Amino acid sequence: MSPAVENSDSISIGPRVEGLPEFQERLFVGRPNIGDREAFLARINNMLDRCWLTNDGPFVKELEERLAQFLNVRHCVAMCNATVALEIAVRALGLTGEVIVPSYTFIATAHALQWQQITPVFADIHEQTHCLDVASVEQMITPRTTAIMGVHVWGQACDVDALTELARRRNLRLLFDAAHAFGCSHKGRMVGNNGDAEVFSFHATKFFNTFEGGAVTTNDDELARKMRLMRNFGFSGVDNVTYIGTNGKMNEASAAMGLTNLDHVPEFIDTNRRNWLAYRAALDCLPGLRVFPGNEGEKQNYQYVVVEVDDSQCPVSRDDMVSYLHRQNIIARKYFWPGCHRMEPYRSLQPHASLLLSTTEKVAARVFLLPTGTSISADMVQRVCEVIRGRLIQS
Ligand code: T4K
Repeated sequence: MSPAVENSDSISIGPRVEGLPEFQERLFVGRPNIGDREAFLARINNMLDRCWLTNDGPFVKELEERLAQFLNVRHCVAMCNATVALEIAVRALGLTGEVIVPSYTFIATAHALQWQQITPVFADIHEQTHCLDVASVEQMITPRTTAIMGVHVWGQACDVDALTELARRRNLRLLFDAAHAFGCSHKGRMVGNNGDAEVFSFHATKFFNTFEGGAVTTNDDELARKMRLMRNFGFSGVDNVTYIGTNGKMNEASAAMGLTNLDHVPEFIDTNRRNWLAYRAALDCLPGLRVFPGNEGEKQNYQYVVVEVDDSQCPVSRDDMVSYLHRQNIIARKYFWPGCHRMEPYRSLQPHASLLLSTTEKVAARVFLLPTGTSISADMVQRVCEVIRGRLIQS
């Protein structure tokens, strides 16, 4: 048996198991979807010819206009990444004290608050949707609460209507981390129009990428104006700073990638959907496995193939299955295990948070994600499913 090796992501890969379909190359969750290379390179040449690399350049402006049109929203403010975009949105909304968020999310959601000395207060999620449980959110409201920040986990919109009603009734701001939800809809309307603002991530691993990048969308003119100032140090003209700001600008090469990828959104969705349907057909019939269904009837980007392991029915635990897949070169991921509340600094600052997060803990312990996207062929999906089936048969 070959010794365990460390891959570039420091994920420990054990020995390969013989007699099963082999992947020569590792299959990753999060391989980027990349549009037409020639079109992208033509834009890069164009950018180099005009010597305008960043600072509200023509590609950024074009991307913002096209994204606003695509999402049918008044304002789209492009940023260097979603974490900074969240920080800027939080600041522009004047949030202080405590903000209620799920713990079942990527750590950036919580960090964007803590970074600004605002306490992220973790509410529990629904077992069926993996998104905020509105009753739990209401329980967490205190006199220090200034906002709720929902996360559209796996691209599926939160219970937007109930959160909107709660925020209105308790006089709170409402912000959404829509990092996963580009191209998804809620009640037929594109995500990007809810709450005071929504924040998208265009990181390499996201459905739609600009290498690194993000955007805040809003229908509030004043909020959009503030965020544009804040992303550019507060400059409102040459030599005139009118606000405290930071550097949240998207550069032109990223915008060129975004414009190129935007032309391929329907293809990306088709490929993801094909993979998702094939995974579901092959895995849902296996004991104790279920592919997270998402929002039937809404637009979806199908970027996440989320498998839930029911320990009472499945002969293999989630962790054993993930280790086994890694040994077969299938780099499945356990997003968002163990939950933000079990990571620093929150684990130390809020040591008892888990007492009110029983569903978060349950979901975080049973989920794993499988590779999809345009780099994963239909044949690869079948072979991944055979590996999983093979593991269940062995036990
Ligand atoms: N809110 C939510 C709900 C989020 O999910 C995220 C980001 C954010 C906010 C913040 O957005 P940004 O500030 O990033 O715009 C990854 C991503 O880095 C992160 O963007 C993402 N969520 C999170 C869910 O996943 P890691 O630490 O798992 O990434 P990493 O580097 O291990 O990449 C995952 C896999 O993707 C790799 O194993 C291989 C593959 N990969 C990655 C990159 C960067 C590639 O094949 N090519 C690449 O270029 O966090």
